[in-house]
Amino acid sequence: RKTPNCYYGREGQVLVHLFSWKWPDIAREYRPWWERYQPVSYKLDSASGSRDEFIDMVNRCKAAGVQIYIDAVINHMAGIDAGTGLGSGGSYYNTQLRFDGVPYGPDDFNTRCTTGSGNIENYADEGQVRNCRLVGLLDLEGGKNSVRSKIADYFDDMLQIGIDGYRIDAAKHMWPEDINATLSMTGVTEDKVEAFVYQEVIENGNEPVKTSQYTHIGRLVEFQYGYKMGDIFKWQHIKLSSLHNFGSDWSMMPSGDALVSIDNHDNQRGHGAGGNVITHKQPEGYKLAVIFMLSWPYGIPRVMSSYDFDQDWTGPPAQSPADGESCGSSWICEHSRGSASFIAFNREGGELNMNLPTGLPGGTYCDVISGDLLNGVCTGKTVTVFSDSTANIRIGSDSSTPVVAIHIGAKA
Ligand code: AAO
Repeated sequence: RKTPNCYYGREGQVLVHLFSWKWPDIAREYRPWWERYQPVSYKLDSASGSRDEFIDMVNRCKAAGVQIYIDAVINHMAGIDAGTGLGSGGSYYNTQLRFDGVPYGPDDFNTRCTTGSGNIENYADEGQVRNCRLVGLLDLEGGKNSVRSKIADYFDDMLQIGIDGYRIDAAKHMWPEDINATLSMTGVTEDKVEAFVYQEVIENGNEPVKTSQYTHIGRLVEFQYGYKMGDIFKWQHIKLSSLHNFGSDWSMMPSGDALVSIDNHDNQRGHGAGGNVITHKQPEGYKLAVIFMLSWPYGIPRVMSSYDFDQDWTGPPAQSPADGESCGSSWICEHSRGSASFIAFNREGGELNMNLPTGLPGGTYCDVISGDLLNGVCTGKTVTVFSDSTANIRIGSDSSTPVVAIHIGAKA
């Protein structure tokens, strides 16, 4: 009676008095964001809302001309340390390999792993990467028809609801033929077209798993893009002027295979891949990087919208921007269109000489491509923005850097 029955390893810690809190808020407060990458069923009741709310969201987005692509976790189920319990959708699971909500049983999990721990121990071994557990997450046997058909049922359910495609989480840890066979068992979207697919395969030069093994299935996230954007806009190791051939000449996959982003939910907080990326924490450079990505013809761009955090595991704020919180507090909303900068590129082969809307307030701005604003003096070209926020933009076709970039932080 004199011990607070804390979980093993957490003895002696403090209690919190949550006066008048609502149950769902308490539940949400103690959920690390990464819990959603440990599915125990394919039900749609989660911390984000109920199945009905999901369907309503898809319908309303479709009515507004917005398509929805889901993040599909199909390589694995919960972690080996998840014990036993009920998922947020109410289905029973235990890590003796029972997931009743699907249902999956012991025969549906990979038995081909050869490491002592059962986890991936060496990324240089292709078999381990595909057959063993990624950070202890129970690895489904994607070679089996029973598993493929259950994932295909999940996809079909989602297509029926009206989604348009999938990010395949941890695709690197699945055999490409398993992904392909599973997708081939699914239907088509409501509009009678094949679903859009982009796979998460973090290619590392020293490892045997390559993105090129997956290009016949669908697109891939080109992680090099975000790293290079970090080099350019965060560390300034690479000059903007050298970007004239930015694309597959820069050891990236062909544009038609790629989906690109500046950062993502993992590398934003040091999970997954490298600390080189630029995030909302460096807003000036980040905005330029996003503008570059949106205007440069390479891959399909994906912009980020996320929340601030202090600890790596911190979950989202209890309130969303729509019901009380606003962007700029805990929610960052990097996707918001700003009026802080303007960039123009000319790759058409002729001279660009046009009055263009910049979205910026009137004034004289320093072009940060040809120079910089040093002690109030612009060392490069200047651009005059008129009171109606248009500006005459001239970029010669023979210029080695056919780009003009101005922003409110460099007003001459
Ligand atoms: C949590 C706990 C774990 C616990 C586990 C099970 O954190 O301690 O063992 O539960 O109880 C997310 C979180 C995980 C979390 C998991 C489940 O990030 O921390 O685990 O949910 O709740 C690899 C994969 C890649 C994966 C990435 C995180 O290849 O697929 O790790 N990303 C996705 C999601 C992610 C999610 C999962 C997958 C799981 O986006 O949010 O996990 O569903 C190298 C390898 C990469 C490897 C990274 C990290 O990367 O090449 O394949 O990614 O290491 O292990 C340079 C190199 C790059 C290298 C990188 C980092 O950039 O170029 O190759 O450095 O060293």
